Amino acid sequence: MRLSGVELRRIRIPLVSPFRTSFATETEREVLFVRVLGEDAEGWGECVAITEPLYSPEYVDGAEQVIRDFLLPRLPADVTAPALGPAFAPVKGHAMAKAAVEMAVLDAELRGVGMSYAAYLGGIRDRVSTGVSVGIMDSIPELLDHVTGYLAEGYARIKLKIQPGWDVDPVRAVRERFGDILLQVDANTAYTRADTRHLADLDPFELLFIEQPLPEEDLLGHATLASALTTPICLDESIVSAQAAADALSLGACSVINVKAGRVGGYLEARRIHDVSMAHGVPVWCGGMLETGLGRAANLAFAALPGCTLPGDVSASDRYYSQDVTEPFRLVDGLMTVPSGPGLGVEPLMDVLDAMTESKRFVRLPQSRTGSS
Ligand code: OSB
Ligand code: MG
Repeated sequence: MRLSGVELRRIRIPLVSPFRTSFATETEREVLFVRVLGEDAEGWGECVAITEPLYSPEYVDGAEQVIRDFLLPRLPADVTAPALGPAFAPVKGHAMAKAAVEMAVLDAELRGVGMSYAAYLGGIRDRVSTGVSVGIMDSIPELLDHVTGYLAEGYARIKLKIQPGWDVDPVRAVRERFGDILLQVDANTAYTRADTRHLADLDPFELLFIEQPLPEEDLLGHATLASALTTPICLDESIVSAQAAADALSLGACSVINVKAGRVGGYLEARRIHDVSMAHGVPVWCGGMLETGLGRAANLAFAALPGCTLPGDVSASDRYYSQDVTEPFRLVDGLMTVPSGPGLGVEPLMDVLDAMTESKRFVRLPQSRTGSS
């Protein structure tokens, strides 16, 4: 597929309620979209980098610059999604920037041939069970109110964000109030190895798992922690590639994996992590980064894969945004429908997107380039 140009578009979109984690309180999202113009179709990619480098080293301004200055000049003249890995390999890191370009190229490619993202990735479900990620709150009554609302809407499991000072008490309160629900927690690296005994206090609550308690680099610490707890360990931030997933599984650092295509450089690498995990008999699930409807469409395709046997963080549009950039995704009987149309299977609402747009840059691609610069 030949591309004539690429649009880099930045929007600002308010969240329905503040989302507080151990690393930030977000009240809105600044989102970078990559729109590629192909011969037969255009394609959209959403970059999951957040405003500041607090979840990973990437941040949205940096991602935009990397895409513009280092990735777009490396696009092969005749591009396919599988060719991007090798083309971008000389650029170290910047998985979220790379993933956004890949998502757009794959969308355009699939729209051109009439195939859905889910069909391309190997999805086997047309609807998926899903959960909701609940931020840190000011009080336990406020938390219980939010959880009550999400369960009433039909979400299949609850994930609580935790940090030192907000962990055992909220977990106990949710367990006592709601009984035998599917419940898990996410620490976003907020603990250290010295917290092992404290984290063991979560064991009686029979959580599905604790997600990323220790720093990203600390695979060995997670392996040691895993043998000290009965609560399983799930890794998110640490799983930066299929290689990292294989290493973590071999070390016993986790027994569940959260897959985010943005964190690992795109859906092709995400699919490889899924395959490695399945080969180890380890369940995976689709993580989320508060994506808009465009990113959510691709996440739903991923969540349809056979190894995604746990509910994902792929909630309905109204959990995040009162006005999404696509037709809203809805939860029906506790399930979300996997888009089946060509490519992402959803279209951006251009008037909505335009109204939220803060900047737009068009990069024309020279047609004579070799792509090996
Ligand atoms: O750790 O899963 C995380 C959002 C931003 C950064 C990190 C994380 C999250 C979420 C959001 O938990 C989940 C969602 O998109 O619903
Ligand atoms: Mg996480």
